Amino acid sequence: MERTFVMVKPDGVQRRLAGRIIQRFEDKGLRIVGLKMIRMSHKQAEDLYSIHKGKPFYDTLVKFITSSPVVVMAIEGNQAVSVSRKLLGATFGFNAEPGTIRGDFGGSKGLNLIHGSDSPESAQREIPIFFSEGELAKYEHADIGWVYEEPERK
Ligand code: DAT
Ligand code: MG
Repeated sequence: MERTFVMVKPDGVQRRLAGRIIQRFEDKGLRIVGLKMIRMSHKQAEDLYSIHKGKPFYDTLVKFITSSPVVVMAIEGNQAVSVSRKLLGATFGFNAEPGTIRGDFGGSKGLNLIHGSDSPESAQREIPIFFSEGELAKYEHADIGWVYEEPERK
């Protein structure tokens, strides 16, 4: 199963939306294999957002993401990366479709509630910034056969 990294950002936690946001991933049939609340270190923020270093919004982004706790998650499922990105919606809340997390809960550029890896390669880079392999649970939900067809469970 493909893995992705998802994080409820400080605005999502502060606005008491973490539970409702996590629910979207459960509702979709995805498998949460890692979940914790942390206060992100400056080093973790620089690692996570290394591709944005030098952009005009970079300093604001690092300051925001380290300003208050976040909920980090490792999630597995059939095409988990692209499925999760669709649940997130477009980057800026004012562009994001209703029905998506960003579209339903926000209207901002930076205060966009949630992060999700943009490719399987990004997920493989991002998950170890926050989780050791031993912290990730190995299990299948009892109803997995009613969520995915056999070839999709690999
Ligand atoms: P995404 O989070 O959809 O993958 P991204 O990787 O391009 O988007 O940017 C990372 C975060 O940086 C994004 O969630 C919000 C912020 N951001 C991106 N572009 C921005 C901009 N032009 N102005 C302000 N913040 C921006
Ligand atoms: Mg991104």
